[in-house]
Amino acid sequence: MKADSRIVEAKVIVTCPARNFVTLKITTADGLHGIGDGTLNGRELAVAAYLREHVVPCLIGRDADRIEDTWQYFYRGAYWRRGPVTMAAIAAVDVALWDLKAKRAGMPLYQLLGGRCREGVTVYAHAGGHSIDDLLESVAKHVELGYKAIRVQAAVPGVPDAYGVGHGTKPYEPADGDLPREETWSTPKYLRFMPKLMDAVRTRFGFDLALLHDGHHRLTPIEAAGLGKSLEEYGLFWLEDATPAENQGAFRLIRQHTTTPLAVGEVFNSIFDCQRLIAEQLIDYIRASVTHAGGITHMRRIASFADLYGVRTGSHGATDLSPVSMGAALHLDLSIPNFGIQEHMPHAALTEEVFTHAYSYAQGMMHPGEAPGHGVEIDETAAARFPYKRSYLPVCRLEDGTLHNW
Ligand code: CS2
Ligand code: MG
Repeated sequence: MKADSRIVEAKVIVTCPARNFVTLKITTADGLHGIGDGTLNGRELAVAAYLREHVVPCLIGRDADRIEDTWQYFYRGAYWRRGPVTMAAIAAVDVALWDLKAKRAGMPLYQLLGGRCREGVTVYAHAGGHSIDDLLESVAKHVELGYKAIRVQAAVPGVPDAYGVGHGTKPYEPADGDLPREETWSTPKYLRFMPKLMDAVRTRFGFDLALLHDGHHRLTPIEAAGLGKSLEEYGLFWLEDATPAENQGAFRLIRQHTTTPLAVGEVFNSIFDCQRLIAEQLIDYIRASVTHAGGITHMRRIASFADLYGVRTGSHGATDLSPVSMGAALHLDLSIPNFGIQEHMPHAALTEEVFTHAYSYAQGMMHPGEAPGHGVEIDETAAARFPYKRSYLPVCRLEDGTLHNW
């Protein structure tokens, strides 16, 4: 069949198999299709409307082969640049076009991106517990599964709701409220508890295991500096999101006090969000994702820029990034020189009924697989069985009722 890469259809699919996902499916005149993820946790329908109302009409008739030009068209061409909704929509288009181009070339996407730089993608898992003992059991389970890097989060004594710990026996999934659930938080109790927690993990598992921890934006710069310092002896792989990063200069203060490696960026949507952090070498890992930071095209730019300064990637991979996002991220992870680590939070069984994927996990590593494209497909009939369900992330208050960062 003669190749005809004109876009004839672009469809937005919103589905909720265990949680909400927004998927864009682009089809070309010669019958090929590609898919991209545009999920923005708790704000899914904003991206779906942006795509349906403002992007899809401009896509019809465009040449799907012109990926960079299309990226520029929706970024520069929109006049209103950046922001999570716009950049997730651009990402959905971009990832779908890379998927299409790789399918057209008959190769897995990582080959089109330059080929692999390593044998596989090292991933980190989530261990969580309602107490230190509970957490140690969760770490042990993940060690048994072969993980070499584990994020540890545990309930803090006297604090009703620590970040990263599941409710009851359910796996951790924060977007669970029809309206935002309100959580209560105490930074002093958390700061006193953290060294005890890390000490218990190192005492039981030794120092070979890479340990990570997510502060989830809750500290001030000086509190974060103190935490980094108090955890130095436990040799963390990284301390994530110690402070909110609207203030990039905050990281200079943290850096001045601690050698604990710093990671940030899951809420970033543009290279400008991390320009100073990278150029001034204030962080060690940039955690932006293909879905929230403008797709493969923009993430490659961020990774190349970071490489100049010895900053490595640590792609966000929570369950609110769909399997499409995971597939695309794994191809990028494999093909860039300054890959650091990839987050791996396995999707629910229901999610995997809707999204099939060529990627796989074994012994602490993932591989995107050899299927042409990014290797992830959506079953539209299955997707239709799970209509959108409004779900919010929680909000967080201090013990005196002050609204805090969740
Ligand atoms: C987290 C996420 O994976 C992470 O590191 O910070 O669980 C985050 O809370 C969610 O992706 C929010 O949508
Ligand atoms: Mg995080």
